[in-house]
Amino acid sequence: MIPLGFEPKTHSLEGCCSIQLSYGTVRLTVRGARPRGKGLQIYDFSLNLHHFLLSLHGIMKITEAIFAGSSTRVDQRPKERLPEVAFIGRSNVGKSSLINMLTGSKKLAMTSATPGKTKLVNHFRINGSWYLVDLPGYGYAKLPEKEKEKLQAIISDYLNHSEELKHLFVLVDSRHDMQKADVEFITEVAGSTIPFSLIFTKGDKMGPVARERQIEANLRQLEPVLDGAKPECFASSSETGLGREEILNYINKLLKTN
Ligand SMILES: Nc1nc2c(ncn2[C@@H]2O[C@H](COP(=O)(O)OP(=O)(O)OP(=O)(O)O)[C@@H](O)[C@H]2O)c(=O)[nH]1
Ligand SMILES: [Mg+2]
Repeated sequence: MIPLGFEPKTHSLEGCCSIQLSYGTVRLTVRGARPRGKGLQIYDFSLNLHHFLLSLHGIMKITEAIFAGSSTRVDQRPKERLPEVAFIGRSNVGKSSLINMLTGSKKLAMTSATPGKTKLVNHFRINGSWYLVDLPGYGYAKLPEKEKEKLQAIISDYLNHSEELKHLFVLVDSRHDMQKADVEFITEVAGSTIPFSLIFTKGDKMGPVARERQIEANLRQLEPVLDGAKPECFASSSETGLGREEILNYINKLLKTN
């Protein structure tokens, strides 16, 4: 920790600055506290330098987002072949909401407070040049066994046969420890050839410090599964737009380099 010793005009502020090596990325963290009422107001400003450098690649602007079709098998996908970036995760983790947040269109993908809403593979054509793909969720225990098998078959068919899939974002709820279904799925993806990243969703439901702590705990939980692999990690919120720029910049970069 490097004491900053900064002194704002109206408050005495105790602050510190640290540079952390966090899961393969360099993070600049500035934390401070100032008296507020009887307690302290904590400031936490964290900048992931890796994501900052990614942003230098250019911010992606979405000018057009169009629903291009639903399918249960890869041979039913939209005819026009374009690179694909897909979103997966447990039912209700916020895949469809994140797609709406990224595209800036509230009703592009259907969302619901009840798990199991997305039952098909949905393709959204972006800027006429690539697809965002919304996948059904896994791990919804209350679903009848037959339904679960059906969704599992749809997901497996897509992941095993989609040659245009450039990247898979695996979404995890940032509020909780990794659940069995998360760990099992990530184990499978890590053992496959599919390039993937992690997105910790619903980031608005916690403060930044608690969120960061939970994400780090989750990554530690995943270490044995990842076997040295260091996927890119993002925090997101479909409510506040947290992570939007970083995720879009990352997609921009990977579409340019693939
Ligand atoms: N507060 C908050 N709520 C969210 C966020 N993302 C999603 N939700 C809510 O979580 C619920 C599920 O969101 P969906 O986007 O439908 O989740 P999904 O992963 O697509 O779910 P399935 O299609 O059922 O697999 C909805 O009630 C959303 O409003 C978020 O970032 N913050
Ligand atoms: Mg959905």
